[in-house]
Amino acid sequence: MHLTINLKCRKFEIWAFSLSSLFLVCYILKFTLALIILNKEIETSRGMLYPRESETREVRTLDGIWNFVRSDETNPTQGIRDGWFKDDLSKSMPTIPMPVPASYNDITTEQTLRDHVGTVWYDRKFFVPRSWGQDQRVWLRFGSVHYEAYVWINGRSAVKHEMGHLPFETEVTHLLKYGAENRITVMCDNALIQTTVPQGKISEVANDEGVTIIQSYTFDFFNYAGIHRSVHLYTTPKTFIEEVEVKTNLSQNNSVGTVDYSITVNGTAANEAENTLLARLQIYNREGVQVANVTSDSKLVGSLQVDNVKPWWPYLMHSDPGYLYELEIRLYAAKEQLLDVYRLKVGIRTLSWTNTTFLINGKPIYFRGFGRHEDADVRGRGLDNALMARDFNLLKWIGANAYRTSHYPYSEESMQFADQHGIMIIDECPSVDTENFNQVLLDRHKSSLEQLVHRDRNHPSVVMWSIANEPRTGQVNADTYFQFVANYTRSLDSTRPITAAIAVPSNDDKAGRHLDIISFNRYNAWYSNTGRLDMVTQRVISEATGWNKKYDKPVLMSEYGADTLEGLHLQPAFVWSEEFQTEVFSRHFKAFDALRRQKWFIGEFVWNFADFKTAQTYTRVGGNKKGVFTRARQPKAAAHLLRQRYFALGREVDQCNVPNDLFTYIADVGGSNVKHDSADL
Ligand code: BDP
Repeated sequence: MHLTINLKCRKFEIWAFSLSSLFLVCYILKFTLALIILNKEIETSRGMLYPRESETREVRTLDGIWNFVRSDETNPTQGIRDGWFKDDLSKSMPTIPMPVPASYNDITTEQTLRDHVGTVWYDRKFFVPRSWGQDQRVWLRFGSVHYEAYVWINGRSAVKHEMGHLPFETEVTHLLKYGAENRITVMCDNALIQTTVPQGKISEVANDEGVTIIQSYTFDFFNYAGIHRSVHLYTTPKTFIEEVEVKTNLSQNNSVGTVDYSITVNGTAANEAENTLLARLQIYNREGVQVANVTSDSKLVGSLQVDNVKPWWPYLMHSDPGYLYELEIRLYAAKEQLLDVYRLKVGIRTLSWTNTTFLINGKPIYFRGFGRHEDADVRGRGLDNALMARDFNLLKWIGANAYRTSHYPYSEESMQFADQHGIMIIDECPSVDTENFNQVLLDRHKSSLEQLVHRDRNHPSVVMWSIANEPRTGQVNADTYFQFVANYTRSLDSTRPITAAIAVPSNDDKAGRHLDIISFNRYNAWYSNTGRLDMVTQRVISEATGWNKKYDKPVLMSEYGADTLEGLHLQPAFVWSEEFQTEVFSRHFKAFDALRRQKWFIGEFVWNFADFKTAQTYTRVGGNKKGVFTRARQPKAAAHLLRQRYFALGREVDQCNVPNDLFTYIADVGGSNVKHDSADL
């Protein structure tokens, strides 16, 4: 069984760490094997349309309070061996209440749970209506469980999935009791090892009581775990729309839009008489008026045309950003028998890029955005609609038009929000700080991108794929590794450019040639030349120029910033103070403006949108404080400066309107340096 093998691997790692000579042998072996990597075929995703109700589908959520047990760290497989999934968890172990969705780490007051390494268990009961048992199918879908999940329904194995931040589903029609009570049990394992995405290390270390298991990782965010996003049960007809893929295009003058679609059907009707199936598709505008319709052929592939189209535009690039149409798909069997109905929001836009520009609907993009995290007090990385709505309000308040989903895929609900609000997304897979490039990792890395592209390919907000953050791209085999990863991603979606956020110096880098757009992270005046505000501007200019010279591709700065303790004021500016963050930003703005004059510099992304939790280290005071907003989502001083810049850029580059409250009234005097209202921009 895969589970046993997997947990054994981890055990093997633990032994390797405790026996130093064996460790050396393993290390040499690992290193040699890591040099040989092959571009293997990997398993691909199926289905996974976001659960939506329709005339033919019902959706229920299993969110709420579940029962929870933490396994003994030294005995992570005990629950499997003792069959905890066979009955209520509470019959095996004392349980505590645990909210779903949420990370479990910060819910209790216990350090042992916050820092727990290994498996935890959840269960709950639920009813399934009697009506669901007739003539339809039932599916169980998880938005994400970090990192690995094993699921049982009524004691029978239902599904297993590895990789946090990505959805998975399975059919449970035959596992459920209809018109009766059911039980769902989930085992979740948060352990990160050298072949997981992202990588981590597990070691056995002596403590005051004996030995303890330690999870370590080099990435700079807390390894929150648990059932992070919603759990849904949904029904489909026996033959149903399993997948929809859309690709959009615009005529030369943006007046006519086309939506190319391809539909995959699952079910016996399709298998037995494929050519009798057909789909009728209609597109509705925001007012609910039908603007296009078509009847497919039996291949369920085709195209719709929208005249006088309203293209999807990013926020501040147009007066009506985030315009979405609704695509309605009706699947019919022979004799007009309606089988299934599914509706999908569609934004019609084009993307194109050269070695100097990146265009949306034919217009050059200049990104002004953030690196972010899904992170909050108490709930950790758990989906929180209130927080999500607040974050989008702040993004719009500050005039940002983009963010990168650093350093993993964000919730599907937030992708839908971004579509609606016209916020562009650089969609990043969970590969962060990759430090050795082995075969298993390559396969999983490709799988993470396959799952990500499959999930997000229909979102107009997604304008770029980020295939990694700060991998060690100076290493010899980074070249082949990233060639495989980039080409694989391109084979999944050729309509969006590919990037990676790189931190090695451009001279050392071996991955950039496989990318379409170069993103680089650098912390001038923070990690390099700490406190030296006079060593920012020229260095940013020359580093960006170096990247462009080396690869002749568009360049953006994907991270810069400074840790800032809100309320700490020091004049003259000193590290950690609000004044310092403001000054660091300002010195970067100067560099960006010089770079903008060179056409190939296409964007600036502050690190980070908000303060966030990290592992415990002496460099972090309560987490990473590089947020422009606090963890409670209130602005620091630099937020006001950034707001003025982002709107000033919007005004200059995209001729947007600026808010009335952008500048605080100072005095009724002229002069080029006194900015007192937005007319001065
Ligand atoms: C960058 C990483 C990011 C960190 C940031 C920092 O990409 O995840 O949080 O440094 O140290 O290198 O603040």
